[in-house]
Amino acid sequence: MFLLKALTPSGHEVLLIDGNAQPMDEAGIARYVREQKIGLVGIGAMTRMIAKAYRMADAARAAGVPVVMGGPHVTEMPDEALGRDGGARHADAVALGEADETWPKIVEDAVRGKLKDVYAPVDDFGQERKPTLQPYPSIPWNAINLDQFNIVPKAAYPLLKKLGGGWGTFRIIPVESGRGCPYGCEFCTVTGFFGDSIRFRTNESVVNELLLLKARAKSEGGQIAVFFIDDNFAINVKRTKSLLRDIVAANAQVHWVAQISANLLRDEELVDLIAAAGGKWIFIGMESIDPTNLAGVNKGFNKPGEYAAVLERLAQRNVYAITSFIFGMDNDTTGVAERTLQQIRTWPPGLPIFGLLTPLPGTPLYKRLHDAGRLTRPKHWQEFIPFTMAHTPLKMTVPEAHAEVLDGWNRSYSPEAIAQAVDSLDHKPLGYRINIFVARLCFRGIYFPQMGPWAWVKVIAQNRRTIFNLVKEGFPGRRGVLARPPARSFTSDSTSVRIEIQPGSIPLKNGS
Ligand code: B12
Ligand code: SF4
Repeated sequence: MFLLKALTPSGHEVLLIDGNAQPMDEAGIARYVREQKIGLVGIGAMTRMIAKAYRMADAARAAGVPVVMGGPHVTEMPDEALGRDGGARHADAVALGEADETWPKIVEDAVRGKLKDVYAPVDDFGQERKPTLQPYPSIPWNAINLDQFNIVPKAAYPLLKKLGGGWGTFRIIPVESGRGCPYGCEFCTVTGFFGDSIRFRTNESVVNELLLLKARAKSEGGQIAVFFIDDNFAINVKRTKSLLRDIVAANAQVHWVAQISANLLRDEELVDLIAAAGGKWIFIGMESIDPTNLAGVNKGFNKPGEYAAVLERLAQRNVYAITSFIFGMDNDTTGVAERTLQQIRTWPPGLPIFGLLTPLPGTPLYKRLHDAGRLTRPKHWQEFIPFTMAHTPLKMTVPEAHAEVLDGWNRSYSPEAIAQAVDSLDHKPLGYRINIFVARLCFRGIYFPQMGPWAWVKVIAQNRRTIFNLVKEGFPGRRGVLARPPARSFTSDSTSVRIEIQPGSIPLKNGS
């Protein structure tokens, strides 16, 4: 939405609401569009939140404001959004695919009161056209209101602002450096949506964006981390290395997280550059430790035999991994969680996450399961239930698959497992252990909702032994340190301050 705001023709004011950061109900959005005198509502949503997006769209339209919808779900299901499939109409217009070039036209048509039903990214001959990303608009990070994304509670702002490095605000900002992934994993929307043509911004444009973000963080006494949202940040290793070198040369390092497939992390020099350029966490879609499962979803390029070496290579440079697994694959049997955890326990500690194989519309997986008559809830998004299968697995039952996911989360995020992960890093600086501890507490919330201060008080109480040990080590001979800012920095990356997090201030809202 930051990008579409930057691409909006001049003369229009654009207000942004992220439903994860600033939840609103139907009455709230209707009131908002009236009070703010909104002329056009644009809504983007993934499949899992599309039912809510439709409800918001209905409320805005009932308030008399036209709605245009975009994003991966409506691109695959435009008739659903437009009410052409027998259901209710939710959107006045749908933007298919990448809307960089169609959005300005949509805004102009809306001004003239002449919105079309469908906007497709095509050239004059009707051929699909993908934006090149060169040039790429400059996103005015110095001017955008980012209040809704601050994860530091307002009450703590004055105190934390004064801490070393400044922690008055902390935001994780999405930045793209390129688009597309040609790998075509069966369950993934990306290859179909962005196409297998990979496109990159110039290094200069990415570096300038980082510099702008870094300057903003400094000017307001806060912190900014970046999420490189590219689907496979190192899909062209040569180009990624060149970007990382330019980030280092321009002193544009901020802490960042990126998604990279395991096969590309064989390259030692790449991993060196990731660490030098500010990379802290790498999200790796490991999916399964079973090669048969991987081959079955067209992800045979993942080699479970090399997972340990990849994670070791990252950990040696103090870069850690968010390791993502999918249960309910065709070759999974009961006990898959325990078998996976046995492997995970032999790796450097990271942040394991577990999900269920989900047939998203438009993916080859959806078609295969549909054709085989295995979809139990073909329109699962109309009644979204987290961590719930929408098809029958082959070698276990649906409840067994659910139990495996629960087991994975339970055993990875119990106080004992968290303590074990922190203890296994006792050869690392204290800051890293605090970092992994806080990250584990946050990631726990993806499966176990921990909304509100009391939920956090409970989590903190359950993990008091680990907290006590970390505090004791950081402040030998002192008491009550949780209530005070640390007197010194544990490491050069200022992670020490994270122990100051207050109940309710943890980033992952709505369990995301
Ligand atoms: C960043 C990201 C996240 C972040 C979101 C943080 C944030 N606030 O940005 C996090 C990590 C939280 C996340 C989580 C999940 N994600 Co995610 N995520 C992405 C990712 C990598 C980038 C999104 C992005 O910004 N893309 C770049 C922009 C330019 O593309 P875009 O968003 O599609 O927007 C363009 C068009 O779609 C269109 N458009 C989009 N919205 C709108 C609105 C209007 C009005 C218009 C006109 C046009 C328009 O125009 C834009 C410019 O061209 C995408 C993959 C991808 N590359 O897109 C997956 C992706 C969106 N995620 C996906 C999934 C499945 C998830 C999870 C469900 C994973 C899981 N199993 O838990 C969770 C759900 C979280 C939740 N809260 O419910 C899928 C969605 C598939 C689908 N059909 O819904 C994707 C496509 C990845 C995939 N492998 O398939 N995700
Ligand atoms: S490697 Fe990742 S982004 Fe690329 S197709 Fe596979 S799951 Fe999707």
